[in-house]
Amino acid sequence: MKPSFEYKEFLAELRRTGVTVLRSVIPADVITTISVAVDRERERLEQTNRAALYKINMSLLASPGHPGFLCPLNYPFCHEEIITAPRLSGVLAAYLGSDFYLHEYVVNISLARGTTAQHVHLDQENDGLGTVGVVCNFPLSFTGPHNGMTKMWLGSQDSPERDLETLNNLYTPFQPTLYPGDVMIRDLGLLHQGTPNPDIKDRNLLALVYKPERQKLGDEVRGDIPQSVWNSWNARQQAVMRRHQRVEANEVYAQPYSVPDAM
Ligand SMILES: O=C(O)CCC(=O)C(=O)O
Repeated sequence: MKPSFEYKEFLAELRRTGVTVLRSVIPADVITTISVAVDRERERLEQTNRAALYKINMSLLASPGHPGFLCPLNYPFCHEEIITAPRLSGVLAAYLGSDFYLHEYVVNISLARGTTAQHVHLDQENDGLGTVGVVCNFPLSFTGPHNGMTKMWLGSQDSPERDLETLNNLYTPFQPTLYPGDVMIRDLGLLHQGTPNPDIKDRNLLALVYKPERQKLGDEVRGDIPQSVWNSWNARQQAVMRRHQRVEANEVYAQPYSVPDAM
């Protein structure tokens, strides 16, 4: 897909700084429905697998205030308004190639009255051939510095630097304000950090990781799609979600998100 003029501005920003924000991409009712489903799935995990939900990886992220889980690949999570949102898909196709695919679909929680930040980290290093992917963050409520929105350092893609003072000198720190319906696209190589959430409410951020076709990480794609749900999708949505396994079961549920012990 040839990028239109509108995409080019966002594309240029994403390439230069490692992050860009598209405003009002997802209808409010879709976000509300997903938000209710996130709360329901979290409650289910708290009842069935609480230890895994709140297990903290101390070597990598080291923040008890930032749990997360894999969302089930059904409705409303995989609503077509999210997976095939036209403006978002346009930027993703231009950045990753039109045959990009969904790799991971999680919710990142920043717990209310949080006091801990994540280590500064990147999600995956780029490999010399270009980007290895992006994460698309969809806030489920208004978010910004007041409730622990993620902090990033603009232009810090693949930097080995981790010292906060040096990072603040070398790169511009960025902690955006996002509204439900907005989406932030961040290169996986950009340095970032989950920050404490001083608010009285938890902050939920969907994180959908998309990868270019050349990054075939088949074994690492987790989560099943009920065949009946798959059958209801249009060809574009099926193409984007092609790497996940399809199963006969009609119901699928959230799973604990376990990150590797060292990186
Ligand atoms: O929850 C956040 O603000 C950031 C989470 C994140 O980016 C991560 O866990 O890698």
